[in-house]
Amino acid sequence: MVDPSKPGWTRRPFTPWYQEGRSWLEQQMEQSGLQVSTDAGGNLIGKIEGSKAHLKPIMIGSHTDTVIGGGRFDGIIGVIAGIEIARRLQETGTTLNHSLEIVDFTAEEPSEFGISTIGSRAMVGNLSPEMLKRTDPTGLVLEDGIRMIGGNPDKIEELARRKGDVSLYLELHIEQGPVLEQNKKQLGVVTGIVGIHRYRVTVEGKPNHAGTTPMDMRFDALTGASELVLELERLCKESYSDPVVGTVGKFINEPNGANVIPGLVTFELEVRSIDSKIIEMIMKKFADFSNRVATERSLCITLDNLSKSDAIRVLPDIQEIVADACGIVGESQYLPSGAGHDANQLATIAPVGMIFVPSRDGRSHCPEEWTDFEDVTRGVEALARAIMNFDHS
Ligand code: HGY
Ligand code: MN
Ligand code: MN
Ligand code: MN
Repeated sequence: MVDPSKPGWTRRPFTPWYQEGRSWLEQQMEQSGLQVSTDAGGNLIGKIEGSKAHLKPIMIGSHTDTVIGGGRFDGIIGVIAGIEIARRLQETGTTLNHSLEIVDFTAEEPSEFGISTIGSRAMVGNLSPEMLKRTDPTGLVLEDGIRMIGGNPDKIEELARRKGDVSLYLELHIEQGPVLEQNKKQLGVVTGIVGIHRYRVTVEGKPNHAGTTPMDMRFDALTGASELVLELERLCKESYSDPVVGTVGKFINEPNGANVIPGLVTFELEVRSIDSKIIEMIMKKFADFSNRVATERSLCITLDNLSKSDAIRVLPDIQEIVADACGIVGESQYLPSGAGHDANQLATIAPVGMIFVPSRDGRSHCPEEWTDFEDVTRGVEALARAIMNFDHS
């Protein structure tokens, strides 16, 4: 269930491969005794009722969409883990006090609409009407994409979950980095998750003939954009009280002809840190630098904010529940998440926790992404124990 025309494992939201994967998930959920539904944001939800109806559900979730050229573990192991836990409860005839919801969140990865964590944003009321009206390069409007997978965008605001509607959200995820493997640990107790601020930068100059235009008469959008890209790297390499990363991953040069001075460059940047104030400070410095380059090179440079997710710290008592469960199952350590997750959005309405399993060579968002199956199994075991610990607490 992946796009054969793309490298690696590619399952972009709203595509036929994504919908094929969703149908398979639905079957797996039904066979595991879950009542299946799709919410207003298009999130696929499997539910098992608990014995104490007054308790709000425990939620396990992640995502099954991938980046372009992605791997086989990012996101999907968190959804499959939830279904496996549901299957075990069914097999052993166990009923939890809390109801249990297993969620495949719509479009967690940065999408062609310029937004990530679309489904979890919708679930917590953080997907604005402006965002719903955004279109991708094929002209698909986000709200129509959500309808394609069974969502009801007109009801997102009304049906959003509010603070207190979920007792606990837990996510099992691959680490997507090198720390667990380097430290020979089998499980990660996540202490916090970075905030991510994403911007689209447009640099407009004047296309012209590369042979007849003297160097001092050019308005070259690409050389101007290059100064900005290097400045972002320089700013993010400075030292701060918490780690920072900054990336330009998407870059379009037009008209992109060998003998044409570039007239228009559009690129997307993101800055991440566990401290959102550091991100804001870096973006202020970057905007000031952009203004200077615009003046010096007579270019028109615009910065448009695409999305902001807030950094979160996992509550100590949730860390303890997760650490106790991990400690029984294997060698674990505490670590922050440099990747963003649906947990960033759920943290706005509920206590959240995450468990990591190791990524071979720290690789992710590429076909080489790999986690040994016994590590995945260990992660499911730890997640199951954390759920039971919380359910009985
Ligand atoms: O980009 C991320 O941090 C995550 O993999 N969505
Ligand atoms: Mn990812
Ligand atoms: Mn992910
Ligand atoms: Mn995630």
